[in-house]
Amino acid sequence: MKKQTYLILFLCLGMLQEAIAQFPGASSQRSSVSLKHGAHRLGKRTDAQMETWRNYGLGQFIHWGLYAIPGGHWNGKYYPGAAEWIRSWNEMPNEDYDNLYKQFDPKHFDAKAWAAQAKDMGARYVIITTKHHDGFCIWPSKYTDYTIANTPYKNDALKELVDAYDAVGIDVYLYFSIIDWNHNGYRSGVPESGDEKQSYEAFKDFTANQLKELLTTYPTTKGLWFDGTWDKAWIAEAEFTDSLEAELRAMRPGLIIGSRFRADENGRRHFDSNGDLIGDYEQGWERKLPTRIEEVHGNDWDCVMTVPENQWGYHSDWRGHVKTSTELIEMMTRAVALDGNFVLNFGPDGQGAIRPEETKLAKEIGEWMKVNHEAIYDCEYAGLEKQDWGYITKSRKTGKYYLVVFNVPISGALKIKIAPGTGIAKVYDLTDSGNTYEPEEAHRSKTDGNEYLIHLEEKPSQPKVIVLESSGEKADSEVLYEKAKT
Ligand code: H76
Repeated sequence: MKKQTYLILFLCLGMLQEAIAQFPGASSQRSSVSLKHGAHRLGKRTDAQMETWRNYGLGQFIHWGLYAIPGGHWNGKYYPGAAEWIRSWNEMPNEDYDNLYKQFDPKHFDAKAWAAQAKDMGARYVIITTKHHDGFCIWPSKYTDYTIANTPYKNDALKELVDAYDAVGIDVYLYFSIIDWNHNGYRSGVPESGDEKQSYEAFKDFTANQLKELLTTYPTTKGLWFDGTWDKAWIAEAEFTDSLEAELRAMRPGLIIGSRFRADENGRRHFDSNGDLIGDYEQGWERKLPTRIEEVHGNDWDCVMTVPENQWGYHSDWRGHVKTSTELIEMMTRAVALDGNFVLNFGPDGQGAIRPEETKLAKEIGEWMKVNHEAIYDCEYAGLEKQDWGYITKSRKTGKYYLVVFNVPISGALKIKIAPGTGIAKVYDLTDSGNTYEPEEAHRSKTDGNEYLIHLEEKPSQPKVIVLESSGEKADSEVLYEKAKT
């Protein structure tokens, strides 16, 4: 090579190094626009707190606020929307809604009972609405009068909940809505006039103050779950939101914040202008789940799910399909099998009671979890081909595979394809390790992996977990498996 070529190569290398230093973990192929307020980290967080988060498997969401009082009805009329949005309904005058706090006196509220039920269900984290879009705070915020302190109930319900969940070992995350219909500076559109701008500045200060107040007052909480961040006004605040996020993180090392908090300077949300995830995990899986691992792009994520199609806060009259515990267990397993967490929503009523339908679901999920939690906790995407009979998860701690069976084929034979170069050491029921299976080898391939059939003798009545322990490659089979010539 000529000297000149060496020089050019050397220069190129230098530029590449600089680019990599700017975006640690970035591959040299990454197309990149330079961003001030894009992702500040590429790839998954590797610290202990995030590792804990990743391993939760199952969480609980709680939507509880003033909307629980009307419970989806006003003046005898049925509100067809999501109960927590009732204030935005023409049939409910704002003034009526804004006076509901005078009636907030939940006689049946028992934080310890909620926590005990969540624990029994198998939840390992909870996300609690501290303030929904209506602006009502279930903690006595010193930055507004629109709080629980000014209701007949008076007490700090958030503190009661944080203490109760902490006591049973469920990690607490705080839901916080940026939309605030009660604050006079709040705007959805970008403020234009000087006055508007000024009041929006006051709203920004207010928001920052409340967030700092929450982190200071509830120091055991682990993260913030943001909502209502899709407004144009908020999206236009990339610089402010980025520096606020940095401040919050500095206040609480390890704090977990998802991809919903802030946009980059081009208004891109969740994923920045380079396609990189903003925040610690993807927060776009609301009332929907991915079907393929490619859809989650190697990121952490959680799915938040309602029991009916779209009700979060208490609605006394659920219409449409109401999910069963089996459906929810299947969704949870699918989430874990695709590297995510599953968070099930609860909407306690205006008296603070959890409705019987939710109590029943919690109990049924809990019964399943008591026996099968090994397939959910501390598990990840197994890296094996998806099969129609259900989902496969893999323990991050032991490397065991869990075959969670939801649809037994009429043949009774469960196909499994394990990685090339591995064999099967042992296959058995999670509930009874003495009940073993002799997998039948169906195909072997050095490139595609080895295929086996696990024959079930009877059709289970519940989602069933079979444990598979893999081993190193076993001796070549006598049968010759040839590739078809076509
Ligand atoms: C729209 C919207 C909000 N985001 C969900 C998590 C609920 O809080 C719903 O009201």
